[in-house]
Amino acid sequence: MDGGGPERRIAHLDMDAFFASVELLRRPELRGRPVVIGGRGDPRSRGVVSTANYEARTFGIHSAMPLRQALERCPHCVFLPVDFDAYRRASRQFKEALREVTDQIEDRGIDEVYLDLTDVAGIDVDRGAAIGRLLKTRVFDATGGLTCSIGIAPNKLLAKMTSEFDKPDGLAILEYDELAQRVWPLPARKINGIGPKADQRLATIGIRTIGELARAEPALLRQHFGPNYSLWLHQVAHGRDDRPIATSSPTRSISRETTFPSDLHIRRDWHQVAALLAQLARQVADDVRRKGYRARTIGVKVRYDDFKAATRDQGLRDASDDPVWVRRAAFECLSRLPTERRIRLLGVRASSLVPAGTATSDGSNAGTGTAASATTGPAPRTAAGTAQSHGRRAREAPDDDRQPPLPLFD
Ligand code: TTP
Ligand code: MG
Ligand code: MG
Repeated sequence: MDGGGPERRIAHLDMDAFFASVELLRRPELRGRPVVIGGRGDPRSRGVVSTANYEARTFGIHSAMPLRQALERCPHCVFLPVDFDAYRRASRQFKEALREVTDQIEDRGIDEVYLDLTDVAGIDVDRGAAIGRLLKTRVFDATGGLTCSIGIAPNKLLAKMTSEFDKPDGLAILEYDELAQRVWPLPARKINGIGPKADQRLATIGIRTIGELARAEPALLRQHFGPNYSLWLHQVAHGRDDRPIATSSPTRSISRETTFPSDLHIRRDWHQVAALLAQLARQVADDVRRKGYRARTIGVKVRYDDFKAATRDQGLRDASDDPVWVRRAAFECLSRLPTERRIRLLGVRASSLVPAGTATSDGSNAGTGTAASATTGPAPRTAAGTAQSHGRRAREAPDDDRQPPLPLFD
């Protein structure tokens, strides 16, 4: 029995080829054609595939693949830009529709949720298939035609795996007594929580499937993975998971980032970088406000041309959704980042979120950066620090071009 308690009925619902499916709703003429969503929709530009519809996947195209590679694999694919606002609308629509069936919903991101169906009337009919079909119909109707895949199982761990059994447009149901037959043959990495590293280490001791993991000697696992992780591995291989549905899973952070068409230098291309940073900061502030939060911490992330990333954080005196404060903090963060190398990506993140309306003036974050930024950053804030440590290059750039005195747009 799951965690020793009464058996539950947990569903995991995940939308099919989500971004692509939303696009196809408003472009029905593209149905049947391979469609790739990513970046600004130009496959010759940089940026990666966000998703591809199932037709495009037959060419080996998948999320996170560079757009250029996708173009090589499928020159006749249709490439479309990412339109987050449209996907967020669709996300809200399907989640609201589900709320008419139960309020026991855990939000797991833009296109997926867990639902606790244990107390929903009719869950015993057809092992839950009747309710599963109802959920699928609700989602389809509320979104004007989007399909999803649902897995129903005794817990979240198994429901997540089960929702993939029959994807796309699927409905699969798993009981405990089917574990050996349907779950144990799967590769270990299918377990949410076994990443590539753990998977590799399991392989070195001859464990490739969940079944092999379930049969492994606890002592052997302990020896390789330590007491906590090995215990967890043993439990999940036996399908045990008693985590409840977290109905109000708090948003941890809100961010926006952009990859440039060609690399930029923070100082030499200052006007471009500053304009982009200001835009990202404004978007993040908008997102924070729209989602009903305020942020206590603003961070900036860059990825350099050698693909190494760096971040700097800045606390706000009071939690805020004010675009001016967000932008000021973002520029402060940027000024603390090394500027030797060119950058290929710039991002702004709001974190330590509190719901709007919460009392905020406790002063705990007053105006200081994090330890990381204080210890690893170059001389903070002023151009002088950078100029002294990189004299020659600094002299090449006119003084007022070097550092962000203040945001460009007020
Ligand atoms: P997924 O649910 O992982 O994928 P999907 O809905 O496109 O396809 P599937 O039918 O296999 O569920 O992700 C949901 C959306 O999140 C996806 O449509 C686009 C976005 N996304 C990215 O932007 N980058 C990524 O690397 C991944 C995995 C997803
Ligand atoms: Mg999906
Ligand atoms: Mg998903």
